[in-house]
Amino acid sequence: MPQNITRKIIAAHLVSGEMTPGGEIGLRIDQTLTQDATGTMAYLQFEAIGIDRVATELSVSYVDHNTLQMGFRNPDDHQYLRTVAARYGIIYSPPGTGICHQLHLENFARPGRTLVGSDSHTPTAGGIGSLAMGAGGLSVALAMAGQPYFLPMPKVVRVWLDGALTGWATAKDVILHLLGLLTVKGGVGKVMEYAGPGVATLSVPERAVITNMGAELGATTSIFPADAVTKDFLARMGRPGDFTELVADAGADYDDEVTIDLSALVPLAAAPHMPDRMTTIKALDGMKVNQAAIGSCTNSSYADLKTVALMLRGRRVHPETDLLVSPGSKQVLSMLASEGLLAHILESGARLLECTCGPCIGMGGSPTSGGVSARTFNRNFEGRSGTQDAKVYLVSPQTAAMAALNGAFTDPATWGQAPARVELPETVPSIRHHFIFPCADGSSVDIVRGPNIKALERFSAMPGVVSAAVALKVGDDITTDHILPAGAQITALRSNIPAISEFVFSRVDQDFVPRIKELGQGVILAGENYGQGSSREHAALGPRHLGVKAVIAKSLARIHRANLVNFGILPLLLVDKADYDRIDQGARLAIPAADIRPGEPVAVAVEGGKPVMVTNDLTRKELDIILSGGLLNTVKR
Ligand code: MIC
Ligand code: SF4
Repeated sequence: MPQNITRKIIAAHLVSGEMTPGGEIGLRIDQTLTQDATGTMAYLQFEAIGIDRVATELSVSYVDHNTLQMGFRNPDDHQYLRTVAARYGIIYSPPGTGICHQLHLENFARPGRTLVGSDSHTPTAGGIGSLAMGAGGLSVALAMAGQPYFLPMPKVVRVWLDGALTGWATAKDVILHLLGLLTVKGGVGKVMEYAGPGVATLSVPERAVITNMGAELGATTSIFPADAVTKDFLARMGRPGDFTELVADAGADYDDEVTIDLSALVPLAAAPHMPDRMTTIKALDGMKVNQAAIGSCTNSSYADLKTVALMLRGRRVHPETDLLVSPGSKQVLSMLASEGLLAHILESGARLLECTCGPCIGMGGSPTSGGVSARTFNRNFEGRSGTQDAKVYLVSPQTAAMAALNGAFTDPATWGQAPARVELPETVPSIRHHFIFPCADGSSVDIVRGPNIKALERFSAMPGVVSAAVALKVGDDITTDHILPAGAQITALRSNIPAISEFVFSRVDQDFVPRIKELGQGVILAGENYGQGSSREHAALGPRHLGVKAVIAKSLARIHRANLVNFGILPLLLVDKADYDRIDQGARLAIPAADIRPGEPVAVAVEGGKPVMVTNDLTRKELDIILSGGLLNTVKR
């Protein structure tokens, strides 16, 4: 039977389950990646599993999220990550080398390989034809230990690309268009597989922009074929041997289909505060822009930044607008420097930041109060920039550069001739010497743990009946940034669950932590798509530490749902979504945890009211994990 790319890779890596959408499958994992903010927990968990060396073909530990090293906590985390990598056979990418997804695409990602990463934008590697998925740190730790990665078999959506981009439209506008069409819930349970004549017109870095931000659709992942364009990219990157052709068979089946005419696209923006709030730049004409920020794992490639540098050449950024530029990797930065392009960026008045996530995760570069920020990033959740009332618009590098020069969004019709497309040079200078490759035997390496690195907490088994109050009621589209914010101050506590737990829901309800501490335990009641966004398992670990036993929601985001299971929190779904309105914050519930069966509704008693029916999409194995107090308890047994 003719196969699509996704099913080909899944079939080649399937260790359990059947390839019927919705059913649980287990996949053999070839590669893993972690970043510092989720990595410390992932490696503490890997250590707890008790394996002597990683069992994957390739595992990389990147340090890119928090590199500020303000105080001892953050540098201690880096030291732990460096030593734990050397001990267990993991490649280490020191702070400043670049952003994990950009570096992985440039140096390690391979067509046809499976990759799990403790970061939701791991699908960036789908641009090269890798089946790359974001996961919680514990799932990545298990993959490093050679265990399969379990997920529901996704549906495969064919995204058919017709035509070619014209004028000022870019790859960013392709994914913004798709987000406008499908929304932040549109990709749940699906892989977005790109096909059609438009594919050949897009470079690998452009494809990676699209697969990167496919995470915002809630998709399991996104993937492009590995074709002549991919072959050429890998050759220029000095890795011709890493190429294998991977294309869908003629007549392959898909579960669903969307068509995009690339030639009809215009510059777009995602308006505050959701990546699917689509508008055209034309419609924003005249809106003052206080800050523009170019970079992040979405738009920090050589081509993106060279285009920007050429747009800035000989011009000055508007005096009332700040322009921040963060290259995706040292490779990009050194190429810009050696070609004299850095000078254009610096001379324009822009600020050059380190090759890290930077302002994208609120590590500095916050906008002014109420300010408008045009960012080439992938998320504009409220407060994520570090300024609660800032208005963040997600745009292409070209649009951000124009806004910085003009001090405002202006109609693209007034921008003149669009710049020519930038090609990679024939040979790109390698930066492999910046990575620290592990020795064959790491058994004598001492793992160094600073005082901020706290031992893992042991969680007790779930009681047969959970009697607890609704400690917090929240609406739709609650992101992990709402549950546990990022930023320099809080991210420095990622290795210290008791300390970071003090910030759970701090941007939503300042009284949540004292309230649940007084209650001793509690339930979260939520609307649609609870837990969308980041893979940070701290958004499950923090609530678990504070005593959250269950989340009852209208629907849940994939990675967060898995993290809830991993840490022994019941993810329950309302049978009748209208019941959401019948339960108030503070209501006392009795959840018959021991009686819950996979996919079967049960009645939850509500004190002083009618019972509410809840169901679940859990497997028997997942239920057992939750009842035993979390995955680590099960694994150790
Ligand atoms: C994000 O973009 O939200 C992050 C920060 O990269 C997270 C990971 C984290 O919270 O450490 C993600 O996307 O998974
Ligand atoms: Fe880093 Fe932002 Fe990408 Fe997350 S989305 S990995 S914070 S650059």
